[in-house]
Amino acid sequence: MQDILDLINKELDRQNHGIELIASENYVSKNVRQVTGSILTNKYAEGYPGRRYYGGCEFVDEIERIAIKEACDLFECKYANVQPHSGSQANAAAYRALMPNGGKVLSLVLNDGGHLTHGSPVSFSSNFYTFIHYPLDKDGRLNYDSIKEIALKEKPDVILSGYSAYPYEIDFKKIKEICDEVGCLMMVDMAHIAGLVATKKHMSPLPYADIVTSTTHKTLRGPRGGLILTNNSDLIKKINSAVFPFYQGGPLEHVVAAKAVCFKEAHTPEFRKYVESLMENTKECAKTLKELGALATDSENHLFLLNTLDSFGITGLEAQKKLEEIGVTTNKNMIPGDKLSPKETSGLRIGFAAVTTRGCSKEDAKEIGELIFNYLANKIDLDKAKDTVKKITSKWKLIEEL
Ligand code: DSN
Repeated sequence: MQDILDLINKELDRQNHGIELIASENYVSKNVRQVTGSILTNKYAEGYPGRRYYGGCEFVDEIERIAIKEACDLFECKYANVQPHSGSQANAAAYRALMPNGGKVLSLVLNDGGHLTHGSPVSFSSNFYTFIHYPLDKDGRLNYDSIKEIALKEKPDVILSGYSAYPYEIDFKKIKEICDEVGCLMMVDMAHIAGLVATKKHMSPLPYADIVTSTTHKTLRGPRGGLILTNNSDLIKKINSAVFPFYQGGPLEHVVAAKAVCFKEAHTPEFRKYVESLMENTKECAKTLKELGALATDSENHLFLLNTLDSFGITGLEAQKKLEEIGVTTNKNMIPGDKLSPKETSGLRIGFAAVTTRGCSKEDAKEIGELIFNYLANKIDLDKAKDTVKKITSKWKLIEEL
């Protein structure tokens, strides 16, 4: 046990002293942590509230009902399944509900900002379904005319939108119009932007999509897990049986309970302010890097992409490693039109969800942009860069205080 506790303490230290810029990470509240670590982990509850395969479920039934209600209230929809263990599980169940006999999906490829489960050859998705992809424009933005053109020609069963590395707003209404014209279903994976959707800082996909999937741990700032939403009474039955018993066994009721806490937290004015600040910080850092001469995208959400190859002559992998030396954590990421492999990449994905939770201000975001530029361009040395990281992070809340 002590070896594990020692390692947890080391990880706590890393989190407290570093600048966490991985766009899909966040720091949860004490309440979310407490509930995730609760005795609910002891309970088996296969099935759904009121329809379990085990006795003794009266309290977890109530908890799961609360989680479902809070998810529906937050995202203004009729039905929710709060049991998926992850976003990938949620997507697997959504595909199964939409295409019980297999089918064709039109999505964005991983290299352009899609997710592994959006048709990557190394994921289950492309093994069970046929995927075709729409390209991004040269400026890295969606081109709705080309999505429509490909959809009319290819006649997919489902058009999938919602991405892992796309820095701009998505027009779900336009995508719905294309789906209607083509006569296909619409699925949205809003995992990255769920916190923005919850606070109405991004157009909601719920009025348009047949199924919306998400994770709860990115901008939504909840426990690590998945979520599926719909307004369709027939589809929720298919979703429920796709989650359990088709893909999963017993739900993690300690995580379901923590999801309920997270949905309540996200439904507050404080959380809305957090998301506003998160978006402002992301924009400020991207702007700073651009003003200094780096090739960074703009940001209309919680993340942006930085082309490290053309800005500093180093690959995304090299840039990630170099920043890690000073406690700045990012992840290497393909940039649209990337000629390098996903193991190397030409750039980084940078997001402000985690640091904004700790209290990162707009001024800090500017300083972080300058730090990244100066360190990657070799304008400051290791010691100076480490001092700057220490100066910035010492102003922020500690992880255990959140
Ligand atoms: N791996 C996640 C991300 O970093 O975006 C998506 O699931």
